[in-house]
Amino acid sequence: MGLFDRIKKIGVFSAFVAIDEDFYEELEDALIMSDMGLDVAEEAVSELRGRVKAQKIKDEQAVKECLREIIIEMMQEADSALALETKPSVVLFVGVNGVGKTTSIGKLAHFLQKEDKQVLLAAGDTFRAAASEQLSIWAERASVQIIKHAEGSDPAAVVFDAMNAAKARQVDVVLIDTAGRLHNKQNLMNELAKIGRVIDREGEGISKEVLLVLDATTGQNGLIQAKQFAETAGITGVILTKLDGTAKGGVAVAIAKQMGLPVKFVGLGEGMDDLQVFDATEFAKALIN
Ligand SMILES: Nc1nc2c(ncn2[C@@H]2O[C@H](COP(=O)(O)OP(=O)(O)O)[C@@H](O)[C@H]2O)c(=O)[nH]1
Ligand SMILES: [Mg+2]
Repeated sequence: MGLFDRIKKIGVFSAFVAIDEDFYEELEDALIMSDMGLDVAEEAVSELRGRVKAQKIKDEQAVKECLREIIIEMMQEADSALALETKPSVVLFVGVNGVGKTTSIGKLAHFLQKEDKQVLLAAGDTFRAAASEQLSIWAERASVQIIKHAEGSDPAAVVFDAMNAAKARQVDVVLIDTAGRLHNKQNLMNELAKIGRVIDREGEGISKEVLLVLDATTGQNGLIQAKQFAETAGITGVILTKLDGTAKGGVAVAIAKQMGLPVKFVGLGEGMDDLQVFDATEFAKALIN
């Protein structure tokens, strides 16, 4: 099975007749439907028109290949590797409620554990007791350690403890969960900023990734959220979740192109193994087929 078999194709090629005006119109509609966004969809089609003409492309296979190349180029920011050079390194997960932060941490813990990394989870979502319980279940499943405090306690204190435990216990990677919902947006942003300061103070000079988790099914809304978090949290990459069985895969292109943020992982289900390193070439192949 291919990496992105569960992503829906854009569909226009099933009724392909010729490279004419109708084709370009249908293609643009299909790209917009896939949540690529109007601007990016228009740009892709206009680029395709130019190349079809210049390269005298006539057949379906060649036009597909050309469109895939355009998509891959649009996503060229996408260096999917995590920068985890120091011991410990930190990955902070941010994003609104319900997008899949806690689940993605569980999956990434399992992924890193399989690479023989010592992983420590930090239950920085202290807003609800259920949040740290959910993370504990993942810690058990993935056989990794966890630091958690009582409901309502200061998330920055959890992060402080986790950073110090990581240094004392020779941990390779600390994965930090955060709340996606607080009393208001400003509260959440202040809390994330405070967590960021604790990481920097307790882990001077260490590798830090800040991954924004976005739900692919919310499509273009995800981009609006991304902009809000990008302003305060210093995002280094994106995890795009719930790409399983969604027709909205094009949002990955919109994120990479419009935000200049690399998509690092994609979530393709609720299970432990349903996290994949993002690969733009594989992705373009699955989308345009
Ligand atoms: N189908 C699918 N469901 C997911 C994926 N990632 C998370 N979920 C589900 O989305 C819901 C919210 O996830 P959760 O991790 O609690 O979100 P959080 O509030 O951001 O921490 C849960 O029911 C997860 O099982 C994914 O990649 N695919
Ligand atoms: Mg959560």
